Amino acid sequence: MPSAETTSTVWPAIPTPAQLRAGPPIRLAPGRHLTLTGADQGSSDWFTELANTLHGIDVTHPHGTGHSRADIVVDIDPSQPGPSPSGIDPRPHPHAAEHYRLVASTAGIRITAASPAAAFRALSTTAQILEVREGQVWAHAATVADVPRYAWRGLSLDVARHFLPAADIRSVIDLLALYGLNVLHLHLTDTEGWRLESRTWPALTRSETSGARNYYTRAEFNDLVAYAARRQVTIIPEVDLPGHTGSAIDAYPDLEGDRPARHPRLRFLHPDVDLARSFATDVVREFAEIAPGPFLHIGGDEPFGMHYEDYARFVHHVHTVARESGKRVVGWQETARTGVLDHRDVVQYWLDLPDEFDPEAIKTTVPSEYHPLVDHAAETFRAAPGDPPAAVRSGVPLLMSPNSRIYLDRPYSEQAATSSQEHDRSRLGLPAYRPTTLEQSYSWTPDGLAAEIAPEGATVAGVEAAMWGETLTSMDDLAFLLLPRLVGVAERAWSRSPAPWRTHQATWNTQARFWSALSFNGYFQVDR
Ligand code: TNX
Repeated sequence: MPSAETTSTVWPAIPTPAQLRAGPPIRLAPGRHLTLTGADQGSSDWFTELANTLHGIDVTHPHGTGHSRADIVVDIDPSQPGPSPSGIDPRPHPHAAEHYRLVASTAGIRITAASPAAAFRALSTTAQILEVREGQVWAHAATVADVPRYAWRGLSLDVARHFLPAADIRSVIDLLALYGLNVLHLHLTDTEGWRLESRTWPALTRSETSGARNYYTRAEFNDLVAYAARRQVTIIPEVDLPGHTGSAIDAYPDLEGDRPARHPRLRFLHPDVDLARSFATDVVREFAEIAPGPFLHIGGDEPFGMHYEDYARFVHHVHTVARESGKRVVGWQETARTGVLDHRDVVQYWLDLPDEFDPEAIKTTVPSEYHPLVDHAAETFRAAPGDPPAAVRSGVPLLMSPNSRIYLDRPYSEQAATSSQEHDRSRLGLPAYRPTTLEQSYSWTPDGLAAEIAPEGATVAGVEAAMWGETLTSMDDLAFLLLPRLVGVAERAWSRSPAPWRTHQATWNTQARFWSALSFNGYFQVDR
């Protein structure tokens, strides 16, 4: 149990609302039970589940008279005025407003929300300000007016390197929903595996047949999309082309035509190989079909070993097919070099590796067969500073995923993170990265960074953390790298008044309990 002192001094909910006047703790209900009225079905189900999971509180939904006397009353009022977030809206229902007002007092919690999506956000905040003490429900007194800073608030998750069963993806979606994040970008294909069943190229998922199934069937994926939508999260699938395609080439060696790569890590799809083009056409159409959101991620990162011209022609082909399939395109930063993307698309900025990548130093640590790969990487990374300005010239908004801050596969600097655990967690995070402190990961602003990398003035679509899977072996590994940094990402992405570092850190006392209640054994071990 948190002490009363903690409760009275720290506003525990993340993200911090745009406007907040917080008061002392108040008693909301005499038993472990709350009544809720006026919310749409989706938000109401979500709150009921959350209150139960996080606090063991039972929520009921009175009908008829007594409505307005419920502990929590929601009024969905589309005419409620409010500013819109900046950036690009990725949700299936693009203009669903998310702003709400909330008053918590001894008379109960009163919410006015601009839409069901806004009610959902308000109730996620509500769930985080509750607390059960001696069998009674308490809350923080508060007056809140809230609206997100950016429309796109996401997590990119690599299920190609480490496959996560659908049940685990659902847990991740719950976590995103709790913190007002609204995009789950799934990196579904890479050299290590292809994780979405294909109708047109069925051998893609047949490469590893031993043990448990390590790809999503189409039906299962549809269910995930629907589960996410009920939690106001849009799934954006990524098919990574033309590099990072080793698993496809393993399954269909003819995709390389008569241009076999010199090294297994330097394989890619070439625009002059007819089969490679028709493959791309088919898989892009399938990925476009599988999720209803307006965006499709086409990858485009690290086309190691490719001539620039060939890369640009391939991206052009993929972009054309995506557009014909009704999609706007997201591409990793390198796609800005092609000039193919336009104002309807999004470029995902990631390459801020200032002095960390030293090719000659790396060559002394890897076998010589890898040296061509290192040279190609160096070439790709050297050109990186030109990408954001190129995107701005083409009018393409930037999605901010700065590697040095919000690549969650960076090792932690903090000793406590690895030494005090039951298991050795020092193997987690890519060893090639310099360890990052929690404070470094938190202390940046998307607009500030955009102004540095594109002084010409970029449009910032939003913020997306990236969780790559190379070092993961289990859901606990994932939890350890994901939390607490993901909550800082949510704060940066949503809040118009982000908490100062110390204040943000103080919320973890409360938040870590929520993580374990949601079955995430993060960086902080919590007694349950
Ligand atoms: C670079 S970020 C990659 C991934 C790796 C990641 C490791 C990006 C677009 N490509 O293939 O997993 O670094 O952090």
